[in-house]
Amino acid sequence: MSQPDAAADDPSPSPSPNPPPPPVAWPEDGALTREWVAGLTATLDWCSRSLPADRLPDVLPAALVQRLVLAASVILHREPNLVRVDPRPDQAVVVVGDVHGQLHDVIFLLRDAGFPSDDRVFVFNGDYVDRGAWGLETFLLLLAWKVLLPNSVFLLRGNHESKYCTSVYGFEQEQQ
Ligand SMILES: [Mn+2]
Repeated sequence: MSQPDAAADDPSPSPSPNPPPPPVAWPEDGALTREWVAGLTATLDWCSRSLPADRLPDVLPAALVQRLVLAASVILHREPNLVRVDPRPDQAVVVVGDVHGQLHDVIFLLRDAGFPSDDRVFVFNGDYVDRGAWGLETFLLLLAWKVLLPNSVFLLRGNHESKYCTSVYGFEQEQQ
């Protein structure tokens, strides 16, 4: 039988039933694994639902974010602006349009289409941030996949990957 909810009039958010996950740490040997990316996915998903945004650095330390961004930037800087993807006959190619900070849609999409692998190439057409609430989380997750599988994940630059768009359409504000 359901009990009357004594806290129904309390506007403060109820404490999460689960403790926060431990802070994400960069792998000691510097090599990302599928398990590491899966753990990052679960952590980002949990934080997006249960952790106030200003406490995200507790779980996602700045040093970790810097390592991930740096590792991805080394790979991305080697790629041309125009990427030609020539899939083998046995390779599927999944093309993804603007995800705009919709972390949960991206997590669903990756599961539903099948995760990136040697047999399944993903081409993301940019616009990772702005509009949606989880631009940072979305972008970091995609960077992690890029670092894990640089030849199966391609991250193109959309018009929102610019200082102007991110200052007008939400990403800059999301970081404050
Ligand atoms: Mn767009």
